[in-house]
Amino acid sequence: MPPVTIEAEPQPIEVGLDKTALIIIDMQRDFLEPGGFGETLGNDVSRLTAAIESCRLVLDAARRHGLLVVHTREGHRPDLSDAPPAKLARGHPSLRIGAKGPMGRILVRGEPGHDIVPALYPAPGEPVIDKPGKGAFYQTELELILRNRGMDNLLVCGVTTEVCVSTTVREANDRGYRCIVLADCCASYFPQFHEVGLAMIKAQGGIFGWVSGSGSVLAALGRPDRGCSLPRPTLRSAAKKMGSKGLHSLQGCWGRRGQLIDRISNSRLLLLGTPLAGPIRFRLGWVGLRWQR
Ligand code: C5J
Repeated sequence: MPPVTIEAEPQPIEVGLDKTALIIIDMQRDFLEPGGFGETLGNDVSRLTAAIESCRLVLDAARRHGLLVVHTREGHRPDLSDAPPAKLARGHPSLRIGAKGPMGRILVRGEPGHDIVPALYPAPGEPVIDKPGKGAFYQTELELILRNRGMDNLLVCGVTTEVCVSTTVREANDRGYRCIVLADCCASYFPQFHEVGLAMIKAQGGIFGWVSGSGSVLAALGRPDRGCSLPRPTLRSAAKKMGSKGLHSLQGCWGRRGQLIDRISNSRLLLLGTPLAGPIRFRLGWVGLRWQR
């Protein structure tokens, strides 16, 4: 596969796709879903759920292009023997690791809340790294998997930006990986921490890595070869056939001239050009589609 250039800060980065993995950090129900542990702590989980759709677009594209996709989950053995006492002792006793939470025992493997949100659920064969710490390399087999597959570059998504994403990026950077953190695919309960976390990564010429976004990655990956044409007139009828998600299920499709359907807003498609030129508005029915699944 020829290398691609991804728009990023502090500067664009060229990567070989066969040496690039997508790593999705801790997109777990307890952190993201209303009624989960994160919300019980008083957090506004909508700040995190906002990242799911961008992550899904990148995940779909990564799968279509055959990238290695790795998922991580933060959590512990049911007997908590892998959880340091200092971590277990933190927080109100009813909200500590191992206590009964709204979606099962908090941060315990095998509990419903520990699992990954349905929209980003791992496909068969995609490695899922169960990590006892914040960083995805600490006491896990992640490095072994990446080295054995010859990876040099990591596209990094997930939550939370300043905790598990940042810790993993720092660990990866020290191990020699080039990390490209996708800003809109990461999130924090605290918007200021998200911004500062990203700023710290790209500061000083990219001291820990690069910061980019889903649109830049999708534009760099370009239009995959596969796809089947939808009949025209296309959009509204095609969307109806695609079920209850309607037009939103067209996100991530490609327009007839190679434009990526990025977002749906007020019944209009917002398309990303290639190369990325900012959203362009098209009226419904003006584009013929290729559906990529
Ligand atoms: C993660 C956390 N995944 N914030 N955990 O960032 O405790």
